[in-house]
Amino acid sequence: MKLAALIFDVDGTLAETERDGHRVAFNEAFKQKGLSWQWDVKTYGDLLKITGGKERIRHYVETYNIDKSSLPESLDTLIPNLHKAKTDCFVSMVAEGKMPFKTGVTRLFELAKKDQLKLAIATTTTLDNITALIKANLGSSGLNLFDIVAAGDIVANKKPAADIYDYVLQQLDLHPDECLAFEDSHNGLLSATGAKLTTIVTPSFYTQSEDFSMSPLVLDSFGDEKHKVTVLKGEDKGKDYLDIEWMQSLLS
Ligand code: XBP
Ligand code: MG
Repeated sequence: MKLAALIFDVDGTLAETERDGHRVAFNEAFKQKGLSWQWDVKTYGDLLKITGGKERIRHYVETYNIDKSSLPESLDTLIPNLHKAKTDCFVSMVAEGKMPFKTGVTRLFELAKKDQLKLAIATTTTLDNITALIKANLGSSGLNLFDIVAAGDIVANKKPAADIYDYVLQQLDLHPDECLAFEDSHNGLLSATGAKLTTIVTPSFYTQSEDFSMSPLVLDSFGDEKHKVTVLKGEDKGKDYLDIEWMQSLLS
């Protein structure tokens, strides 16, 4: 089938946001609420198996021996309050330019648009985070590049469930055979392949050693003029960067 759309994950795929972004923002929110919780780099890596920030906080409270009687408010009130503070903090960090796009992301968007491909976002993270990230990296008109931005609580089940990709395909009115997904994690790959999407993986800081056997192509980045792409799994076409012809070759 002819390639018609590219669907992107956000965290770890468009930018390296987890260790020095989301993690730091969670810790700042805990401090603001007078909590002594601190998610160090290792702990946060373990917690990342729970997708979604609100779900991650709940999992932490329920499985890390936290004394619930010491909480400043009920858990059901505390979680959304903490998460709002965390989102505000993350958005400020992004606006300060602390979360640049990974190598080749902007070039890939440009190539896609030149070829009249549709662009979409399918992510677990909160819409405000994406809006800020795209604005900081592509300017205030950056969001116009995307036909669909699907985020966070818009679907009932977050990744690794396929819901978010199924939703995007439905909105685009396209068949999975006409699209490619881009992910950085095993959970994301499960979600995209669950929606029958061929998925290119670019691993991120926390996902380097995860299982990507379901992906036909794993790259260190999308590559650009300055950084030639390295193929970690799949056919090496000898190209400097991921281009339309290479992506098309992955579709049957
Ligand atoms: C990444 C996530 C998110 C972020 C935090 O998902 O699991 O939960 O860590 O975002 P993806 P929120 O790679 O699919 O973007 O706190 O806004 O939930
Ligand atoms: Mg991701």
